[in-house]
Amino acid sequence: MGSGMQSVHRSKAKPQDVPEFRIVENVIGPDAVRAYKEDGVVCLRNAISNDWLDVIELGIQQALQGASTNLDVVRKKGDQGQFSVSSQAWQNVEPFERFIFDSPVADLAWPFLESRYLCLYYDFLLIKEAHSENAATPWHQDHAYYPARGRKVINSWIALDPIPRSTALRFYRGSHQAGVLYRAVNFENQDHDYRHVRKDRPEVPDIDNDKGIEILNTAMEPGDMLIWNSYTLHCAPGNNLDRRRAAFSVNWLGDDVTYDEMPALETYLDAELVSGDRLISRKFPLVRGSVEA
Ligand SMILES: O=C(O)CCC(=O)C(=O)O
Repeated sequence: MGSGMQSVHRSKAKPQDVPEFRIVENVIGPDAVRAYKEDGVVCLRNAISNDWLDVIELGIQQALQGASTNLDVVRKKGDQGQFSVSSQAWQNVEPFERFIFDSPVADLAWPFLESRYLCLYYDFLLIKEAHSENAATPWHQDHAYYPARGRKVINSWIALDPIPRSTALRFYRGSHQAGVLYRAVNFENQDHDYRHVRKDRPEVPDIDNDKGIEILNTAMEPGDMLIWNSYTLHCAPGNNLDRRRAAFSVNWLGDDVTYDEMPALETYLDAELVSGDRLISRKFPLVRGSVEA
């Protein structure tokens, strides 16, 4: 990501709460899955224990010290704090790998996919340091960037710091349901096309100025985890706090997802796959379940 100025995301509609569920003994109930299907996002309170958060922090130290080969650190124009993102780091950052494969995160995510199996797509680290107000994330769908077909793709996004509503993610309620894939947005500068833009797709609508749209958001504590569908439109403001606002997310694939070759970031590409292949490979490994019916 580069240093283009971002607009501040303030929809005219007052946000409602993301449906929330308190996690006890790593059990996901049918209510949580129902709410995810309806709204496209849920918040699982107390999902990840402090011990596992410590493992993620260890991974962050290693990633920032050079272990992540795909790390981008920028300071947006006018900001005091830096904005860092890293993806697909688990192959080089052992604590991230340990968290993904050994913690309860996979078991918490799997029920939402209603899939025979769960496959790892990629991990994503996002750190907005204190006063990185311009490090806003524009409205987008994660799936718009993926060379992938299918609807069973989710993001499990773990808060590593307290996140008040003022810096929290915002979701366009139910926007996953129509199955429309919008044009990928250029995070560095919204006035310019994304480098792999697909003009055959419609532009993301003007959500902030549409009073009819219901926006969901919620404050989060460390260890709370959002689950959202890859078609759900979402955005986030920059960080106006005097402290870090960080998250670690793991993105997962289910049994309806196939590879769909198109220009995309290296994170999502795999030379071992061709269009139509089931999206499983050494890069995108099976984590739970079985491919056999
Ligand atoms: O927290 C943010 O700023 C945005 C995160 C996001 O949009 C994502 O991980 O897809």
